[in-house]
Amino acid sequence: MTFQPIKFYQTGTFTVGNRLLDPSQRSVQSHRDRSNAINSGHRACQGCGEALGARYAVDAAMDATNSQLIAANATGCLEVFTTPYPESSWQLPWMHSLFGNAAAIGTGIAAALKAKGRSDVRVIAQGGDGGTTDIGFACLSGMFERNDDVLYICYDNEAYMNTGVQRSSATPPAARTATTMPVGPEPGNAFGQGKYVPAIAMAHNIPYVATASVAYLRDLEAKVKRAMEFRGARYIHIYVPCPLGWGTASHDTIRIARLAHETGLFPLFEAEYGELVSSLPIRKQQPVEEYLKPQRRFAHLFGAKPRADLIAKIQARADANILKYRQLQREEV
Ligand SMILES: Cc1ncc(C[n+]2csc(CCOP(=O)(O)OP(=O)(O)O)c2C)c(N)n1
Ligand code: SF4
Repeated sequence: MTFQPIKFYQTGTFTVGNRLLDPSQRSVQSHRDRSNAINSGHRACQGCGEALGARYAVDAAMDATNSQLIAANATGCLEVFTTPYPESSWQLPWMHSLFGNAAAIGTGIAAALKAKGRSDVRVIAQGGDGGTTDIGFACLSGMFERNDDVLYICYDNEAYMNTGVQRSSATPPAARTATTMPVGPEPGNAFGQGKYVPAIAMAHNIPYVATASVAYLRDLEAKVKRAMEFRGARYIHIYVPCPLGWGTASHDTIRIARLAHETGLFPLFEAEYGELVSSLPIRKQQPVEEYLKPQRRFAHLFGAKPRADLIAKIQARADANILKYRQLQREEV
């Protein structure tokens, strides 16, 4: 009988359980005593990337802080599916904020803890891409600029999902949303608009910035733990597919997230004090069509008259990301 050799990624940095690894190297989720920061019974859609990303991120932050953690949460899907009054899925002190002021609430909690001399208790603030890149942006930039001792986590599903899939400034070009219709010469969301908050966070020279993805949960956990080693303002931007808003199969969440990285459309990296310090390399670069085709929000690019011109523009964006964020080589300097 022949046996298949164990491939490196079954025990390497890309996997979650890692029961083949030494216990000291295993992931947070492989521990029996993990915190389960977001309990089962919440109301997220099947296959929700945001629920998965938040659970891993907050569990990792709990692990890193010996469960001495307080969270502020912007309104959005994550809040609504976890806290329908009078219920809550959260297993940590958790504070509701407005749509736009989660960063300011985090700052306030950190200031109160400082006044009380409680340096052992740490703070995270979190929100969707709308709450982060649009309405919450001023509070977030202020938090960065003052270097407040808060880790801000953005769960990026590339639109305002909670209110019915409206465009945000993180919605990618050509994507159909309820407010960017798939009609006209340039259907879907416009090219050349929007903003990339990880780069803007780096421009504030804060101690730590990272991008992460639910396709690489072990990498995500490691980045949250690394973030908690710093004091001051930190930012993690997590890619979280939304089956409802993107028109993808609920079982495809991880595949889509992996393709976002492997095409170069969502680069994965870390930066410290404004400088890139590591990148997660793409194993085999995929053409952007592989990523776009399974998503109904891009279906108009593949209709009776396929839009090769727009697909080429998206490919150019992916190629530029790969170069800029050094996605074809492992980089640790
Ligand atoms: C000032 C204000 N405007 C609008 C709303 C309604 N609202 C609540 S959540 C939300 C969208 C949230 O989108 P996002 O931050 O991207 O999070 P997601 O639901 O996609 O996770 C909106 C528009 C609000 N609560 N407050
Ligand atoms: S709409 Fe999207 S982000 Fe919201 S719960 Fe459903 S899958 Fe998750």
